[in-house]
Amino acid sequence: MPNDERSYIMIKPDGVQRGLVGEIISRFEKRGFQLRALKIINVERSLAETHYSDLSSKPFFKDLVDYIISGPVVCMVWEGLNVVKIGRDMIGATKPEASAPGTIRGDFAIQVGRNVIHGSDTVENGQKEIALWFPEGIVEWTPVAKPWIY
Ligand code: RTP
Repeated sequence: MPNDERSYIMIKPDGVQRGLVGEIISRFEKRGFQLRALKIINVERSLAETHYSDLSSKPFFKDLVDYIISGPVVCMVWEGLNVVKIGRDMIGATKPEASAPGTIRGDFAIQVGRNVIHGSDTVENGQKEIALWFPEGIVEWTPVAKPWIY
């Protein structure tokens, strides 16, 4: 079912420290997406390096990994029709100076190195990231709200 698409969404340490967790969860819920998994963890350096391995040759890679392991993050799986694309649109551009007002980064971030949130960029990467960040698996349940959204 297309409305079973899933994305890995992570509130980065700055978002957690600044008390933006509720705001971010609320935006995804109000849009009509369903929260499928949620946890708060301290990230091992090796996990952060694996998650961002595509960027390992970038000059900012070490700073990026240091940032991700600098405090707890909130790991989430969100589900719904086009959640990967719509989630990225809700998050906004990577660089906050390019993020439109109304997006999460456009409303809450100033600097690319502190841009509050991660969202999967493709459905395939979403599946890989969910497996990477939730190796224990996630609880499956049947949301009753779906007929009111679709
Ligand atoms: P994310 O993976 O965190 O959702 O971010 P993204 O797709 O919007 O951007 P990506 O190019 O994958 O970059 C990953 C994260 O690296 C940091 N970054 N720093 N100093 C810099 O120029 C720079 N460029 C990127 C950001 O935290 C970005 O979200």
